[in-house]
Amino acid sequence: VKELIGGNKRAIAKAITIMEENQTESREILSQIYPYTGRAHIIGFTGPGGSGKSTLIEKLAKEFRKNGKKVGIIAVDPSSPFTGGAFLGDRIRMQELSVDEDVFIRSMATRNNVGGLAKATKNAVAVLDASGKDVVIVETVGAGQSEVDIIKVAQTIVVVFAPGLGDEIQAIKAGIMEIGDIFVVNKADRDNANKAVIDIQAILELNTTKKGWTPPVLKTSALSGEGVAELLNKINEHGRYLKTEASDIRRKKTAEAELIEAVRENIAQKVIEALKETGEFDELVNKILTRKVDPYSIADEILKEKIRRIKLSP
Ligand SMILES: Nc1nc2c(ncn2[C@@H]2O[C@H](COP(=O)(O)OP(=O)(O)OP(=O)(O)O)[C@@H](O)[C@H]2O)c(=O)[nH]1
Ligand SMILES: [Mg+2]
Repeated sequence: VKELIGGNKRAIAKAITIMEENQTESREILSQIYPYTGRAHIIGFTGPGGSGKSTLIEKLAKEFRKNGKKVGIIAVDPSSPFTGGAFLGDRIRMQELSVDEDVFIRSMATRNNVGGLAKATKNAVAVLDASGKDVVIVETVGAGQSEVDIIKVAQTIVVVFAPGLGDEIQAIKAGIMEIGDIFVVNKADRDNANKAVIDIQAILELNTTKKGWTPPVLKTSALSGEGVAELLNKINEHGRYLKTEASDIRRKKTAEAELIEAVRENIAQKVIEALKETGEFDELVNKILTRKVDPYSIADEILKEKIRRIKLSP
């Protein structure tokens, strides 16, 4: 933990592996690093497969480095069918970045994850945050296509499209338009980029729920680096916005949700373990199997009768 907080790459890598493989140890690490978290700006990149997220992230990371910022990058689920093996290419492109002491790049895949990909990702972000990274960038494929709900992980969400209306229509269905703080039409070197910008703006105008921050629509060409500096400026602007009073409510809501999730998980787990130990769990399952009692009534029964016997504190 000490080395991790000092930014040591090997310590960071090891901690993230633990987050994927060992729940007990990861809790221990998380509680120790918690005081060092909450400093990094967590940026989520999402959007249709192949829109250029990885290429854009690479260029953006280099831009952040020019400004002296330390960068962490997590690519979630690179083995998904949507990435179609692009990750090998990503790795080659990312190589230049990865030799930099102050850049840490990691991919997270569904395999070997004891607590689920979403949790492992959130914890990996916490590790990078605690390691002193100024920005942590998380790449996922479009809403609903990844196990990881980017809105639960990132503070600023960048939605990346490429020209071509097909993608846009799909994305509206997937609810991607509601979660974006910044929209990007990448591959602006292609001719129908302006049309895509207009289409996105038209959709955003219908969406009046966002108050206090109007999501901008930018054009980039990740290959040439065009528009990347502007994207960085917008990301920083949104970061500053998040520190204003208006976003206090949002931060409180996040803290609330985190507590609710932790309580739910912790207590439910203890109760279930205790019931399994006495064999009662199986009995209850059988009651459901034989359709004698429904699961909610059983949960009530546990609360009313059984919970008193269960020792909740260690
Ligand atoms: N013409 C053009 N091609 C680009 C641009 N940005 C990326 N590409 C190309 O588009 C392809 C996909 O880029 P990636 O960065 O892998 O896209 P991605 O969104 O990360 O893809 P997934 O991770 O598979 O969802 C690659 O062949 C890139 O070289 C751009 O600005 N212009
Ligand atoms: Mg990618």
